[in-house]
Amino acid sequence: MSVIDKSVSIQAKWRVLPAPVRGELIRQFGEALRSRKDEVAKQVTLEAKKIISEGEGEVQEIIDMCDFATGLSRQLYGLTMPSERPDHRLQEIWQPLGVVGCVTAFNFPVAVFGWNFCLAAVCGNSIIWKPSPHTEGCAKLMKEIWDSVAPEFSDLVLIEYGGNDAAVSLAKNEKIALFSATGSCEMGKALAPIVAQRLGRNLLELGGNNAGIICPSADMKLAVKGVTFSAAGTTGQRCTSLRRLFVHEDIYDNFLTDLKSSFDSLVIGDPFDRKTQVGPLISENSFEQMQAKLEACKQKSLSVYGGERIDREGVFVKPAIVETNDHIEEMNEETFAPILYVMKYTNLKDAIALQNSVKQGLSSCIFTNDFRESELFLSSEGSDCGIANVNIGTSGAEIGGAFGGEKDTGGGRESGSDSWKAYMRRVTATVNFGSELPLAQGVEFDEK
Ligand code: UN1
Repeated sequence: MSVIDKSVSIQAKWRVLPAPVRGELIRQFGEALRSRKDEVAKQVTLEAKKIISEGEGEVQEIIDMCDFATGLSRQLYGLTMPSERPDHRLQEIWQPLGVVGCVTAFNFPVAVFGWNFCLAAVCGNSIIWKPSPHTEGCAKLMKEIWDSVAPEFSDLVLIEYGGNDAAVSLAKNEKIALFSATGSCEMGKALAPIVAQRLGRNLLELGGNNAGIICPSADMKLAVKGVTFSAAGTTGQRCTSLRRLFVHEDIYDNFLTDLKSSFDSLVIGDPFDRKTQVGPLISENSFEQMQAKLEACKQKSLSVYGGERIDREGVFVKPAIVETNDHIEEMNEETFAPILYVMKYTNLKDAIALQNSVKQGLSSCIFTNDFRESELFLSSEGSDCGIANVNIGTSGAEIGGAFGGEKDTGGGRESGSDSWKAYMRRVTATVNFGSELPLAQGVEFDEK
């Protein structure tokens, strides 16, 4: 049987289980992950090269999702609306979609699968997962853990290995009801039309180009820490990584001095060493892209701090800070590496406008102790992103909220809140329990 047929056939068995029974199996998956947390985290660190604490954080993110989905299994609520007709009931019922196709990136090799799988499964769907070619061992391990928990539902998680072609064939497949993809904006723009052409559903979590604003009233220590983690953490390879920073002119010089010394004190090295804060980049290609951007900035006579390669085996690099007076072209693109562009601002509204001036709209943050500034940032005049944080950097979201962004980021929402609704179809049911057949809107159809 082909992979898709296996997935269709297991979904027919899975969807008839009561949702709380599905939830119980997901709870057991979470328990298995708890007991094998170290092993999975090590595999994440081995393949994605992120520091071990972040590898553990990823596994924790799926465990949290399992807990969330277990609770959700008793809360897949549909509304009941008052009917305008006597002896009628109007209700919405949520039903599974079918097979979910899921494409994930190297940088979150298990957590993003966890967001998708836990929701897809609790909602009664099966999943075909195409992991990044960099992190296939992580995918293999996740499947093995699921199989150990639910051998009779082993096919609920099927894996398609491969590169772009494998993603394209999932997008094309009419039996994939929901195509959920994480990756670059280019990837999303290439795949979404394929899905749309067959009127399939897309759930896209694409590139970010996240900005932060540092206001004069900000707690400087907190801001430096938050900026350092978001810009340099995960070696700048999160879709939520901080890439652009607007600092108020009154505090600019002091803030930059502190930020540079915070960057200087980063421990860069072996991601398995608990003291390390910044591991290597995923590939030589990432390093080359980073260098090309820094070179372009140098050509523009901008000050580039850091960014040098470290002389040891692997692609180790110092996170870079580029100071600029203008919102230069390079700032419009997402380079998946630790480059932070920093600019001075005078007026908060101008800084917000610059923040919103890029095509992507994933994450954003403001550091301020002035509630008028933070409220403006969160208002309709404020950040246009899916994530807007106050006194926290752009990265490191919890699973409880819906995760995703606007504009070229693709508009999808995954993980918490009511994101589960994307994995279900809504049925509106009107039930007549009377003996008459009144028509809606008072329409008359009786013989006269
Ligand atoms: C991603 O980089 O695709 O908010 C996901 C965060 C993580 C998820 C990032 N919880 O940074």
